[in-house]
Amino acid sequence: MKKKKTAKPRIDPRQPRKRNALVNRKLLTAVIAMLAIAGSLYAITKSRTQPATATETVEASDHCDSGIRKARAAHAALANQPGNVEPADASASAPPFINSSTAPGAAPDGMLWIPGGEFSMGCEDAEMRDARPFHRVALDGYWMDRTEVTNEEFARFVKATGYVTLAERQLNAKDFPGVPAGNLVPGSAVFVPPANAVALNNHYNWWRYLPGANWRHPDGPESDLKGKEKHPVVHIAYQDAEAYAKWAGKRLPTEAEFEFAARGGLDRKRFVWGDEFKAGGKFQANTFQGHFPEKNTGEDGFIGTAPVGTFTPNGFGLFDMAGNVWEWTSDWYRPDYYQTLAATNQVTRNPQGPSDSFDPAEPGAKKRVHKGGSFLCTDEYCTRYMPGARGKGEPDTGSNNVGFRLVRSAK
Ligand SMILES: [Ca+2]
Repeated sequence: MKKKKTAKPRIDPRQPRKRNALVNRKLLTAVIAMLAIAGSLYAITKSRTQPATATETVEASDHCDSGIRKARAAHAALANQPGNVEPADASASAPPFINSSTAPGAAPDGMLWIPGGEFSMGCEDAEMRDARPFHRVALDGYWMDRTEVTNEEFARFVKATGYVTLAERQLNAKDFPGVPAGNLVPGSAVFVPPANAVALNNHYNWWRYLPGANWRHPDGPESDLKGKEKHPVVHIAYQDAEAYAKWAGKRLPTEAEFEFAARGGLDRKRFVWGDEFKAGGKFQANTFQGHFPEKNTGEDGFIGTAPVGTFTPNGFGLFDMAGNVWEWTSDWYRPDYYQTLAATNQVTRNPQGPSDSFDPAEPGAKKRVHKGGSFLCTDEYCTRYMPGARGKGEPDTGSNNVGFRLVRSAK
């Protein structure tokens, strides 16, 4: 865990200074994981040295789309000018191809056969530079969980193995030199809405490191899983997901496998269900309505996570491939990866992600790609629940809107 400086403590200021330092460092790490939802790394960097003010506006950057309307307009403009694409995108205009191969045997419990094929991956949104350009990818078929891994499923894993998640473990003193052992309190990042509207360029306004928050206590130590048995498990670090996968005989999907599956056979659509946000006048995913971050109206029925499978499945029959919780993929994150693939002018077969991770906004922090967005994605702030969009997070960091689902290779 990299040491980072932060300008303003967000935890109880009555606590000793060093404790604040610890919590802030952990919080910052957690907040970094939220960048995909919360937006601009530039903004977060800026927020370390400049206290936010109500007059500050959201910084547009490659880390967050500023809104569906703008993205929709860009998409419409492209549709009207089919030749207006970057040269490297030329082959991306081909329609997707879905393999006709049948499933290699009976479906494992809770999984669907994704036949693989060829598709155009990424997006063309000007403000999602790390997800540009469209590039051609071919995939072999694979099995995929129909839903995100639920609390009751994760509980079965824990009962069988005795596994303890990262958020439940005592923090290692060597990662926090100078901090008294008694202050090394396990916990995780929880979205805590402020009482009033706040500047959107300071994630500390709504992300808090809560001691005692973990998968068993998703909203903090006083919360529990009663009634949330079928909600997606959260506060899952990458290695937690890997441990579950090993136990289940599965693996995390690559970013390409997630996106191919999320698109459900559709061609470069804005959403996993098509181009219209509220298709048929009905919410298609668990996202955020109201005014971000202080007022969540829950118009789609859910303020936080929703039971998996609540919303209409996509073209492949998969649930919650957009919204509800972010999902880990096995790819390392680099913002230039798509450009590298597109520059080959070839179809990339079964991409596994770059061999290393680099985020220019957080040099030294290695990150894995998140996909799918969460219940905090909003038209007003960040719309990275769209299938071509990307999120990212440090592997040791979970939060109450990051979970996972798994795949299994055909052989
Ligand atoms: Ca919602």
